[in-house]
Amino acid sequence: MAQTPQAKYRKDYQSPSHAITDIDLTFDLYDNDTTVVATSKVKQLKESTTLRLEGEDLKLKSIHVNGEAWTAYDELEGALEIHQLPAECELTIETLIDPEANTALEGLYKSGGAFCTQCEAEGFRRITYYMDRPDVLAKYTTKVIADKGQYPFLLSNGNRIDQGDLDGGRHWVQWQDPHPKPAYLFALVAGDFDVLRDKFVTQSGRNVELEIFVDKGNLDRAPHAMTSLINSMKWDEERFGLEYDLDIYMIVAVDFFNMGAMENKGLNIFNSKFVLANEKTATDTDYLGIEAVIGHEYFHNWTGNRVTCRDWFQLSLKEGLTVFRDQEFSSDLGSRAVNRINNVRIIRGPQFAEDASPMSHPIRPDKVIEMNNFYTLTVYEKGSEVIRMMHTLLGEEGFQAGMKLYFERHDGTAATCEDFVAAMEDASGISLKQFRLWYSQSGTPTVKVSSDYNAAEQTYSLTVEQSTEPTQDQADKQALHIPFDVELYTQNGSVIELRCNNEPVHNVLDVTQAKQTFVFENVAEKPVPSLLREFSAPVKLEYDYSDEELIFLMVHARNEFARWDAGQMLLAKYIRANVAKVQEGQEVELSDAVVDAFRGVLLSKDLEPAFIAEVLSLPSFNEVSGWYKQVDVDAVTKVLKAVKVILATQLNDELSAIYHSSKQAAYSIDHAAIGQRALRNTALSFLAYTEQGDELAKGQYADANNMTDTIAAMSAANSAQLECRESLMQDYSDKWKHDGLVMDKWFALQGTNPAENVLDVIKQTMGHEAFSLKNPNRTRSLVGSFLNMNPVRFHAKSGEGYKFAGEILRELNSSNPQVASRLIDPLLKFRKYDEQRQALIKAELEALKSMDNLAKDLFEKVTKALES
Ligand code: B3K
Ligand code: ZN
Repeated sequence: MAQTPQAKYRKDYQSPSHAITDIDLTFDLYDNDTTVVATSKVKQLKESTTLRLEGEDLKLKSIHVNGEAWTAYDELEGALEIHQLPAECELTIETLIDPEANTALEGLYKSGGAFCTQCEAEGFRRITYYMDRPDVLAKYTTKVIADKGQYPFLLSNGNRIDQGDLDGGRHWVQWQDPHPKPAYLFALVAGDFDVLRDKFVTQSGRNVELEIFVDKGNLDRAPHAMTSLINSMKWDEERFGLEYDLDIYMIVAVDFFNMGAMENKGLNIFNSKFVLANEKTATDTDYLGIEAVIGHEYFHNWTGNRVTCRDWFQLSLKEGLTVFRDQEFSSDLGSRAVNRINNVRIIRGPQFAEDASPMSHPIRPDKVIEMNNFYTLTVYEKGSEVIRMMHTLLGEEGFQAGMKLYFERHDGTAATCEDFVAAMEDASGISLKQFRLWYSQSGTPTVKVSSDYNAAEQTYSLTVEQSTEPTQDQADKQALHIPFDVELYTQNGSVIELRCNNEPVHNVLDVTQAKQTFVFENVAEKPVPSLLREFSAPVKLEYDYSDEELIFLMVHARNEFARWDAGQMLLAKYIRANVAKVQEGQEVELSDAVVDAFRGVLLSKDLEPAFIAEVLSLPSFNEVSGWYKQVDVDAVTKVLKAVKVILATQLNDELSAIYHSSKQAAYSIDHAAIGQRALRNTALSFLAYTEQGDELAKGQYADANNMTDTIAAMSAANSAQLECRESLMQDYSDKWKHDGLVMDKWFALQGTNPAENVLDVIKQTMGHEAFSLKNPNRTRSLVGSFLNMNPVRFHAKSGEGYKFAGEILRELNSSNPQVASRLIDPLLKFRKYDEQRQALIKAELEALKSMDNLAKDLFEKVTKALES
């Protein structure tokens, strides 16, 4: 490493020394030497006449100030300092860049045959020297010049204002974005595409052209993205009163992309995974993912673009809020219960794990080395939970009033998380003083509850104790303001009205102290409590429920989420107990009552199929790991599989009946049809472990008229290691080997294959014609799924899984550090495993640390992990 990477601290924020009000860009596009000319209107705001601009991997050609060649400057590592600038001037900088050599996929790069950009968080500095920080907002004009035959479409932000032809078969298009924006929202695309076009008329009557650009030949996979976009625009008007503000909205799908998508103003660039879908190529999960991500990026137009972040420590201001908005969008359009369940699974699984890892950080981090490392589940998903808690505390009306005030105060500017909370507080009159701690405190709180029924007094008390364990980044923790949603039931299932001090009280209790007791009056019988309903706060709940109480809640709780949660708690009890048993050499057991409870759900006529499927889904290995300080990989895997086998065997008749009766003749993508497929395929995932498994999987694969059923058959064959696995995998690969995106599902199955020789197979698979380590989707599908979702093989005692991870990481460190830095996460948690495994993982981390070109993305994580 040239220099030890330096951390930046939130507390060191300083407002910019200069303003850039306008920037005019010209790109002369060539694969290896693209010229970028940037002319900025610069205004000095503070004392210094030196302007410091960020830049990386740029060849500086010239600098002019007000048209005059300028020599008063220093080229530094990662920056350019221009001295003796007039208080106001026009600064022109010409640089040269090499898009084709850009494998990091940040800045301007080539994806397949097209040029595209990714500038968030700090990628614009790879395009030109600039004040690459989100609180510098400028109006952009962009001229793109390229070969007309190869790149008929030349796109940038805003409206197309001019175009023309040039000699030598080149042409140009000029774009102008009327909305001032930070550099991270800049985008440029040049390529040859098929275009799906539609229109949207906003509530105030603005006509908006909608255009989705996809690789040639993929037009039949674009309509779902278009429908999702139109639904997003409508929903944001109806639920938030927010309307689109340009005459055109473009989405471009590219195959090489580090994350899901990017909300560049008026020109979203998407990973093709979140655009392309038809029934032959995409699963229901893909369809729902596309709807959510299209919505998410669209919603950023207000929460992110119109009001942006003052500095990157405030990232959750736009991301937490926009995740909340996309979750609400999906819930309003589909099943609220199923959406909530899936969001909660992410928090309880990987987000809690992140809180407990060396990378733990508050949703508003205090210290960052590489910003790209902080696009995390904590900032996004926990950030969304924090917004959701405010929504719970304020109610929909109060929350919307807060949003309105937030836009009134901050539209067109760069704001902070504090600004958002202040708007919520001021609009609602509800104090969020203690609540603000959620922004600065990291880690997962545990809420321990005990209850006491006093028959003589007819009172029922709940004592709530909260505590947060120290995390690597923060030793001392304080009591948080936790909205704690409870309900009490009589033995026959009716709801008991909550009364304290002779007054009715709301079912969302304000837990604000380390220990607090709530006494409810007029409680005529010992009730069953439903606690942390709707997962009203991102905490771990501890309450000593009996099996009977949980089974009761599975049937009687008023909302579906609480019923699902009771089922999960029941499973958790048995999984924990069985892990202990297995460790003592005993067999795995489930009580008849538990099996019957799940039978009851399966047979229920009034529950939605999608919901039943969720109730039957066991917690993942990763979620279960989070329950332990040190996890016994083999015991947990054994128990999870045994529980599945027991349920499959005991519920064989019911599962078979559902499986055979719920086959749909024709394919449709409405929510009811998705739910029915989910239930049927969940049934198959159990039946795979019975005698009929092989026949059912084979039959379903052969009959399937959609990708959801195809993949469900293959995945059942993969998990249960059915005989038909190989032939199904072969057939699929023969059919789809030309299509990387469709092959990703196959790569993921190779990565999660529980077979003993999986690592050899994975290494072979890396030679598959559709595979390339240069493509982030391929890498995540094969390697990522092995590291994250194949615990037994990845954690093989021999250490071969770790060694493989180390090799891949060293390679990606030079080609694409962002992807490497995502992949490394499971290794950071080495303290969770036994000493032998710890030593093996540590050796890989040490080897990475000693590399002399270690990227700062990996440097930050590796050093934190080794400090732990
Ligand atoms: N804002 C982008 C993420 C950028 C990630 C940079 N490493 C997509 C999103 O959250 O909508
Ligand atoms: Zn986002």
